[in-house]
Amino acid sequence: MSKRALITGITGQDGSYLAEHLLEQGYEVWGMVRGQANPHVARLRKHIKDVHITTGDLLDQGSLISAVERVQPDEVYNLGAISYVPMSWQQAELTAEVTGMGVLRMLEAIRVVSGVTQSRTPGSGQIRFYQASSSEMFGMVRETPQNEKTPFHPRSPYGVAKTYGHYITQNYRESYGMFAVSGILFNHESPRRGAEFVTRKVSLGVARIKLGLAKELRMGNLEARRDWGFAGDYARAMHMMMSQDKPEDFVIGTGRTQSVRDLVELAFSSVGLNWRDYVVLDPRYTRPAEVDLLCADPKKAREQLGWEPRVGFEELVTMMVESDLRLLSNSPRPEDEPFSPEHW
Ligand code: NDP
Ligand code: GDR
Repeated sequence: MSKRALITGITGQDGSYLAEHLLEQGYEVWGMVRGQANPHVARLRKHIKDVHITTGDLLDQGSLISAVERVQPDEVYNLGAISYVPMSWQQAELTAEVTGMGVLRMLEAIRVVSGVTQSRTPGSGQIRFYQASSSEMFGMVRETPQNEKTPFHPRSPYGVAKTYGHYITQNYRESYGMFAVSGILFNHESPRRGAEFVTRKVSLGVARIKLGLAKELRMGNLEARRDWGFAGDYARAMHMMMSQDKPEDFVIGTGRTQSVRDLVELAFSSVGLNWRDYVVLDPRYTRPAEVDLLCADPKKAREQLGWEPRVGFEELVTMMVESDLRLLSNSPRPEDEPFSPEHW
């Protein structure tokens, strides 16, 4: 019998890559979506036909219990969140509810449906749980690179909410012996990335300028450094963590760091343009508190999971710019689509 997975956040970037990966592994895949007519479902279904859909919202405890009861999953991947860091200052309470408390609600749904009590046996309980933790929890770092033991100092309401989600996952593992793990994932990108995030904003901006559809690209802090990888590689890592004998947390990243300036330079030069001729600094895109430097130490994942990233930074940026050049050649206003199904 094939294993059954329930994914929250299936309509997002990672949900689509994870669904594809699990289907390849022979899983029956269910996606939980919110809303009575979520337009993102049609976009997902257009490209991934074999996903089953159930409804539920991370704000609504009862809906999560119903979703888990209905699907009877072997594994739950909690990818649903308000994930755009600047929005977390605009909607701090909602971010805490969805990105933070939503984790507790899903853990409770699993606990209630599977009848888990305080067994305290690590790894017991029938339904395995994956939490999408984030390098944003490290925030203001005092040591680099960052590994599973690096202290957290989140710098945004998003980072604070993720830190709650991380600790409550750990607590349910310790309190109830649930197989509950967190992947502390560093930034990962793809042609399916939402247009609000910096890599996709740049790849779309470069493509637009190259095609004569725009004259400039307005940007925030060019000095921030991130460890950027390819989302498809990170979906594989999520599944590897869930396939271990013991529930443990892992840092996932490439171990390399680049600045936003490096990103911009590479993206423009990939189409034969000089970024200095087009990039305009705009304070509207700077943040109340910034995360200056992130760089993963993925040693544990490499040694214990055998995980390695397959796509490097240059290949990733080139892939995204080329994809957006094709996309814009067909449809000049892709902002209507947060990420673009045409290129799945
Ligand atoms: P996206 O922003 O692309 O997707 C977010 C998903 O969350 C969407 O499917 C959205 O669905 C869903 N969602 C939003 N609110 C709710 C809610 N109230 N109830 C249920 N679902 C909801 O994120 P990514 O795919 O990039 O990231 C996946 C997860 O991994 C997120 O939790 C993110 O914080 C985390 N993460 C991401 C990293 C990255 O670099 N991409 C790095 C580290 C962690 P809808 O269609 O309804 O809007
Ligand atoms: P991040 O990703 O905040 O790291 O969170 P984002 O791509 O938004 O920003 C990365 C860095 O780029 C700087 N930057 C800009 N960012 C955006 N979006 N737009 C700009 O114009 C711009 N100019 C400079 C930012 O200041 C920042 O330093 C992502 C999300 O996917 C989270 O959900 C996830 O947890 C983390 O990655 C790991």
